[in-house]
Amino acid sequence: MAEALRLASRACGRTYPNPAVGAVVVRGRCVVGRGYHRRCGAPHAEIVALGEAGPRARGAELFVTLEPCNHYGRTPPCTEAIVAAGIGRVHVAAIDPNPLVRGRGVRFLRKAGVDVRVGLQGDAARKLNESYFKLMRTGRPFVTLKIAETVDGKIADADGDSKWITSPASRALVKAMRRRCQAILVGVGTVMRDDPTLLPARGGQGPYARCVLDSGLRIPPDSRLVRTAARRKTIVYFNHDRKKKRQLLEKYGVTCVKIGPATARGVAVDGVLDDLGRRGVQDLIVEGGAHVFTSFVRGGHVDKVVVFIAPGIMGGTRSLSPFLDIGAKSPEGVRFRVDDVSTVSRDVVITLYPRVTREGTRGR
Ligand code: AOF
Ligand code: ZN
Repeated sequence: MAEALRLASRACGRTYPNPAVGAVVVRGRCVVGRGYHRRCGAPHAEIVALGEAGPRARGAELFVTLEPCNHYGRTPPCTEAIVAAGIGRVHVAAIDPNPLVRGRGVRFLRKAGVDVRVGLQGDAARKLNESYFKLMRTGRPFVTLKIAETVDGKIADADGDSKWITSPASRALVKAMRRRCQAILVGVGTVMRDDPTLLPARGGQGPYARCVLDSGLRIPPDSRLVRTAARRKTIVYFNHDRKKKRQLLEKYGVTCVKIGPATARGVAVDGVLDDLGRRGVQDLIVEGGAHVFTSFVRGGHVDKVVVFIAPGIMGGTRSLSPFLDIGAKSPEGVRFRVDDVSTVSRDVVITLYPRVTREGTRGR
């Protein structure tokens, strides 16, 4: 199964909207077939592995990182191919949360007399496709906060300048993260201050949408985001309609979505996530600023945090922290667990997941 997971990870981030899946056929003590799902529309992992195994699949065992599908999608059901190949036993790491599958693949195989075992390396398999699982289970995207800060936890100086904080290598890594997601989100404050394009350096790659939380429709029509809206999906989430302004934005190609009613902190994040989920967004990267980060943490909407820490001290009393009042009840604040620590050029990158308490609440 470890080998199947390794195979699956090769296509991780390249199979949207499908999950990354790996499969290995084992006969006796020998691996006789390997496969993974390369991209949406390509054959499923099991089909590739069974093809490589050929007649040696008869009576062999199949290790697959996701429950084999039992439906006609872009490709025919894997379950039928597994039975036809004469596989005797199937090890499934995780049940497919897709409502079209969800246990049906396992039931079909068992009815056909195949010995099916579920759960081997299940956590690793679910983590590999964490955004696919999140959207299938909740109808909302997997939310990653991306924060670039100094050692003293500052994301911008008193003038709001934040561009120079992390190294070019870290910024390149952020661009690679963006290429694998379907949407990135910022607050209107960031648009007014930094006027980012949020486009990849050499157009084309990574067709993610750019989203702005903008309760009062304040986004400047001459901002670079609006001016490039005809080229790239741009969604502005607002509460208070200003018809003339909205129509002007729409003329530029901006999609304006009213989310109501407003909360004390502006646009309700729940409504935004529901809308993005309906649009099929599996991976959402939230890039700030502080108001937006705060709303996501307060609402318990964070699935992962990636913090880029630059080895510098900014100091100052007017410099900006990534979070305002997050409403934490205990002095330890909202808690996370460290998943990974690495260095990129001169920066440190920490990946965090929320700590889920026994009551099921996050980080409290
Ligand atoms: C598998 N093996 O390798 C993958 C599966 O449109 P299709 O035919 O590609 O089917 C997509 C669905 O199949 C996808 O939503 C998910 O439920 C499952 N993915 N299943 O048996 C695979 N990638
Ligand atoms: Zn399949």
